[in-house]
Amino acid sequence: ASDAEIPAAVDKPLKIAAIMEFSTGTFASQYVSGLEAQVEKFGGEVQIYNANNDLSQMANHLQTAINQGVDGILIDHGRAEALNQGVEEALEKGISVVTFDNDITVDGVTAISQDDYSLAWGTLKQMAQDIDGEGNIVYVWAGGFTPLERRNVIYEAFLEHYPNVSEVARFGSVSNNTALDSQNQMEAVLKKYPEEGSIDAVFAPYDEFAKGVTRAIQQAGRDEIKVYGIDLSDEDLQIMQEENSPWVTTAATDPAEVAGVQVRFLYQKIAGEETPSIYALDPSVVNVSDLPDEPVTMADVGQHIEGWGSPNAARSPWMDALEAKNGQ
Ligand code: SR1
Repeated sequence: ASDAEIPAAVDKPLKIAAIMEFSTGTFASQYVSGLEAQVEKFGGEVQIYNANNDLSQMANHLQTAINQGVDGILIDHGRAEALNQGVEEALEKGISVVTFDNDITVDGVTAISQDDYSLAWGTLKQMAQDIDGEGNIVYVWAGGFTPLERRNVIYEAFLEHYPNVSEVARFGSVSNNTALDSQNQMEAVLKKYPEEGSIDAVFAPYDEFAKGVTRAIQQAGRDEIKVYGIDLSDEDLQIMQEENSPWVTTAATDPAEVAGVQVRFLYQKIAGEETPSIYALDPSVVNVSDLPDEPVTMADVGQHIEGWGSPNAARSPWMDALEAKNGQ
C-alpha cells in the first residue's frame, strides 16, 4: 500500500447517495455492486435510491439526499431537465456531484460515460463487415435515455454511410421487463418477415434488448439472423457462447469499473482535487469468435479481449492508503 497522506476530508466514513433512474437488468446490478465495493473499500456507506424509471421521483430522491446532508452524490441516468436544479442546489450546499449516463452539464460536475459513440460504432462496424455492407436490418431503440440517444446518432450516420443497408423494422421500449418486451416485439417482426434471408441482422444497443431478440430468434429457429449488441454481463456471455447463438458481437465496458471510476472521481472532488468535466471510459468490442470454447465470465473476459478494463482511471496515490486503512 502507498504511504501517501490521506486528505482529511475523505479520512472518515463518508455518506454517499446514488440516485438511479432504474436498477433493473444486469448492467444496473453490476454497476450497483461496483459502487458498493468501491465505497466500502474507502470505508464509506452508499445508499441507493432507485426511481423505477420515474424522473420526477428521481428529482425527489436527489432532494432527499441533499436534505440529509450527504457528503457526495452519484447520479446514474436521468435527464438534465429533471435534475439540473437539484444538482445546482447540491453544489451550492458544498455537496460534490459526479454523473453517469445523462445530459447534465452543470459547472463543477464531472460527467462520465462509456463513450457511447465508440460503443455503437464498434458493434456496427463489425455488423457492416459481416453483412458486406448490404442487407436488411432490424433496429431496437427507445428515446429519452442519454446513452441510447448518443448511440442513435452513430446509427443514423451508419445508415448514411452504408446506403445498401435497409432498416425493415424498428421497435423498443425500456420497462421493468425490457428483455421480455423485446422478445415479444421481435417475435411479431419475425412473423411479418417469415422467409429466410428477409432479415440479416439486428442492432440491439442495450443488452436487455439483445437478450430478448436473441431468444425470439432462437425460438423461431431463425439462427441465420445475427444480433449485434452493447453491454456485457455473465448472463450475456452465457447467451453469446451458446452453440450457434445469434448474438455474435457486443461492445462494452465493465459496469463495475464504470461505477468504481465514478466513486473515485467523487472522492477526489471531496478531497479537493481537480477532476475533469468529462471522462469517457474506453469500450472494447467482444466477438464470440474471439472467445474460447469454454465458458467465459466477466472475471476472466480480460484474458481474451485486448484492452478490456481501465482499473487505474481516477486513482489518486492516497487511495491505496485509504483502502489499506479500511482493511481492503
Ligand atoms: C436504457 S439505457 C441502457 C444503457 O445504460 C447503460 O449505458 C448501459 O450501457 C445500457 O446499455
